[in-house]
Amino acid sequence: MQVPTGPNDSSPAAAALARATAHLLSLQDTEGWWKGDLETNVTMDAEDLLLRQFLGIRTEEQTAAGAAWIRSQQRPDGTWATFHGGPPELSATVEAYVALRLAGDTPEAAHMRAAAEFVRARGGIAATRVFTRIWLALFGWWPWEELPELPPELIFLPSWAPLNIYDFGCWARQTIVPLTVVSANRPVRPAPFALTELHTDPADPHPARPLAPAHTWDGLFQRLDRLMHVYHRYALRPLRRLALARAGRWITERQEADGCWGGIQPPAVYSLIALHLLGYPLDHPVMKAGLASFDGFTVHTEDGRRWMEACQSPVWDTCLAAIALRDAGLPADHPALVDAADWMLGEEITVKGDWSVKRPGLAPGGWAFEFHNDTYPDIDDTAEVVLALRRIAHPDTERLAGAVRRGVEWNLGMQSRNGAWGAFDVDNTSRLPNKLPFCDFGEVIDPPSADVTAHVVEMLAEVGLAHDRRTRRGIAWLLANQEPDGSWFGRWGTNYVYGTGSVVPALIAAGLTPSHPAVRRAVRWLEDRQNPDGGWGEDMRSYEDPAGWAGRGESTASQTAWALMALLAGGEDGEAVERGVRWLVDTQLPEGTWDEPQFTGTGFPWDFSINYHLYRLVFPVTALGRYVNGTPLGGGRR
Ligand code: R01
Repeated sequence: MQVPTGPNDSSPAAAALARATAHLLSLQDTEGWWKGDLETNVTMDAEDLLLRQFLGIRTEEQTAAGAAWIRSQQRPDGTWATFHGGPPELSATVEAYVALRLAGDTPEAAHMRAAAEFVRARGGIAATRVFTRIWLALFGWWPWEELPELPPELIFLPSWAPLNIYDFGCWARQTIVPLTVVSANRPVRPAPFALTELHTDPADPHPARPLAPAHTWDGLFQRLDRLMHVYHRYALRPLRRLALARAGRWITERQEADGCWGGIQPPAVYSLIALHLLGYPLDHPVMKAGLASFDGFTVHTEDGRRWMEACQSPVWDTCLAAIALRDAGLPADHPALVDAADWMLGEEITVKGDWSVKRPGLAPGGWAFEFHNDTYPDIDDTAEVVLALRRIAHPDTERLAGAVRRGVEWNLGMQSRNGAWGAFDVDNTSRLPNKLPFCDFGEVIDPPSADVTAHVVEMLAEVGLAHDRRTRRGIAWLLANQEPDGSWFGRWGTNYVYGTGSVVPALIAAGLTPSHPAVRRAVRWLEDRQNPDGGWGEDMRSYEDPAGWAGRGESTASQTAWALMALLAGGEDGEAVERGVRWLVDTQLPEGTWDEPQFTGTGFPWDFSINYHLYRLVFPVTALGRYVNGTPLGGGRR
């Protein structure tokens, strides 16, 4: 199989690669890491103001800056979306509207009238997600009685019982435990204004919802929820006290070194509310550290607006940047790469976390996504960090080899029963959590996915385990889970282009030939979905409507790069590759990066989308590097 061009320093692609590489190098922190902003949506900014209002610490300055950001994200029709170019989203619009009212915008203002009109047309507050109505209940804008019950006694369920907290994905688990405390307390702070304008029928603000038939899952869980509402009134006081104390301990034990919880926003905000309700004063060290951690998640714009990151991605960005720079041809001992390796080695997880509930005998190892997330290392980051470290010549070879070995062992130990890998836990596949009326938003379980499994398979092949029985089981799972059209579903990136861009290089690294039928079908699918402009793009709508949107959307830099990575690994060197490379070359900005307002990252398919601001740069560097240097599986493989 012919590699595309071979080293060629004078081609336009090589020039684009050089500019992009220089730009990426310029973004490295002096400590060795990279971190692009992690952009999500205005619910983060609205909830920041609501949290501060609830705790009584909201300042004029924060409010003005947060409100300015929220206003700047409103669209001409008065609504807010949860991703660039997305459809109007009811819950986000309600939360943004309430935050702006806190900031003093009046219901009569034109932008507020337009928003409220949309909300009423779509069913009003009653039709919003549970999380939104919990925020409103905190101020008496929605009755607690009309929310699904979350009893704190949940924490007593042993890990073999259905619906115990370890049946939930770690992000949901960390959100639910504090919310059981909130739900048991049903706190109401005085509302600073009424919200009648957000009800479709103010005379009937919370219309009764008809029950589903009793023999359906929905019907069963709705009836269980009614029972729980009765239990709320008659709960055994000593048992409840014990449950609340246990939940409080569970929460404080999981506070990270920097004060946050799990490195993500929802557990942090609800944990602060819960602990406050359990009697922690605002000047308690736990509360002070928790509140201070939000400063690290705050982005200030030059014109005085502020917005909140849902999460931070330094480990992920750093391993991807290191891989990209090796693909670009930087030597293994380049100081920037040694600094990056040094920093990643310092981030290795050395303690057990929630994952050890299902794997008590497994030794710690691996990496998390964020700066401080010791309880929740993830399999995806561990695979990519190992791939990055293996490509770097760090002077302390033994230290590096030890960290790699522990990472590999940890990932092998985290393989699920079906042979594939989830993100944070083993066999986190119970369907029951999804049935709870409480769980009407996002994903609440962490089943194995093609993208994570591909990254692990690629890593295992790289460390010489391509023929290991465990790797073969991963490969078998990938082959069995290819979509009928030849693509793979992308759980943590959008969407089939991400899945396919992850799986094809992994299969080739593991020894499949480019002529393998699965690889051929994937290549054909990508070539079929190439845009007329030569790039690839895929809209978030592909999660809702795969028939209409799989592999379709405006071309973006990161998605074009993912498609190229798959085509190069699949041995392609023809017109499709040339046109894709040309798209990247032609759309590059003078400073070496690309514009990418489109969201190409996924927190939860459809419900929670992410724009990783470094994706537009690291993936094109990898794709162009592999193309220009003729290293279709990546530079620096040992
Ligand atoms: C959230 C929420 O805000 C959120 C934030 C971040 C993630 C999880 C895992 C990874 C790591 C990255 C981001 N990798 C597996 C992926 C790599 C690309 C998830 C969720 C919102 C609502 C709730 C996240 Br409820 C809980 C969390």
